[in-house]
Amino acid sequence: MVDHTMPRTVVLGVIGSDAHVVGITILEQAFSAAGFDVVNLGVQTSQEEFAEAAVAHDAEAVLVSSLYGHAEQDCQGFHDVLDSYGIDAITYIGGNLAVGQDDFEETRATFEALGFDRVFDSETDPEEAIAALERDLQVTTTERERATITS
Ligand code: B12
Repeated sequence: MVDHTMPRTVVLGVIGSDAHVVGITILEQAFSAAGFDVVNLGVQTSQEEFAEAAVAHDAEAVLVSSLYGHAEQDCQGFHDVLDSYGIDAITYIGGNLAVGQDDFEETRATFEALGFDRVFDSETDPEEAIAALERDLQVTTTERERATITS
């Protein structure tokens, strides 16, 4: 297993015309405290801006947030855009992903079909997403300790 010496880089942003900023601010702080190098693109981020940042920063994960109920429309073709930039990163999406969010399993299936590796609802504790990403990226214990000491 590769033991990375540099912090893992994640790109984070709110997709589409969505202006809800509080959630990603909390996620940025939580991922930074866990030792990740976080590139926060902020609100109203286009699919191309996610892709350009992922390439520029050699990101290992792209974390998409959406609160305002238009996530499904905003994410159509997102993974095609990432593919067109040659990006092979883990992708997560979270927030209020559907209007009402009555049946989250249905919402999860919708976003998995759109290509996301993991789908989180608005009740998700950031620690849960961090633990999932550490598993998905196979972050070692040594690496985690080193990253949190230096961050
Ligand atoms: C504050 C707020 C606003 C503010 C935003 C201010 C700002 N600049 O941030 C204002 C007043 C501008 C606003 C506007 C709108 N809002 Co508003 N807003 C809220 C409110 C009350 C709180 C959001 C918030 O800050 N929560 C606190 C943070 C900490 O929680 P969070 O955002 O959910 O983020 C956490 C999790 O979701 C999760 N998470 C989020 N993203 C991701 C991503 C990943 C990868 C992971 C793992 C986890 C994760 O982790 C975060 C941290 O714990 C919510 C209702 C609510 N109680 O959630 C409605 C809400 C999100 N808004 C809503 C709506 C509809 C709108 C408007 C469309 C209203 C309108 N008709 O104009 C506009 C959209 C404007 C726009 N272009 O975005 C709806 C969305 C409905 C839906 N999705 O079905 C909500 C749910 C209210 C409701 N119950 O109807 N809003």
